[in-house]
Amino acid sequence: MAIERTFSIIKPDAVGRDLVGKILAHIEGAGLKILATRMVRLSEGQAKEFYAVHKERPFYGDLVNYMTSGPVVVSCLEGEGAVAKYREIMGATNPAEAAEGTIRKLYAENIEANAVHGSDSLENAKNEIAFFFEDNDICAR
Ligand code: IDP
Ligand code: MG
Repeated sequence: MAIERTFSIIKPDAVGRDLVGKILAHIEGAGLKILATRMVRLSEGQAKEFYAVHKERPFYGDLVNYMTSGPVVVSCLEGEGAVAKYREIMGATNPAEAAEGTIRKLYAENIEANAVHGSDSLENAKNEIAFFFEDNDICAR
């Protein structure tokens, strides 16, 4: 498998419960390299654009409110098959359905406040990295 890059968000529920260090350690422990990371507060416009694919879903408004409710940690990750690997260690969207030992099983509160985001395809990873790290020499090439 090829070396890939993927994009991660540690969401407001996890940042608010002081889980940033534990989640970044989990990511590194799984063999994914953190190329860049920073804490940001998403604007309403950024959250709406980031989740635009879900705009017709009933949970969209709540999701945008939640994602702007506090700071998040955005990261650019690299490794063998990084997109699928990060999705695997994150676990299922609903923590009640997530496999044992996954980030969402360990740390998520519920299906909305589910601790982390990870890109679901290489193409989306490129777009999401560009969205948040366009000015970063290491990630944006
Ligand atoms: P993913 O984050 O596992 O890729 P998606 O289906 O892309 O899951 O949904 C994006 C985000 O929207 C989820 O991570 C979660 O925060 C929220 N979400 C998804 N489904 C629901 C739902 O049924 N109720 C409330 N929030 C949801
Ligand atoms: Mg998704």
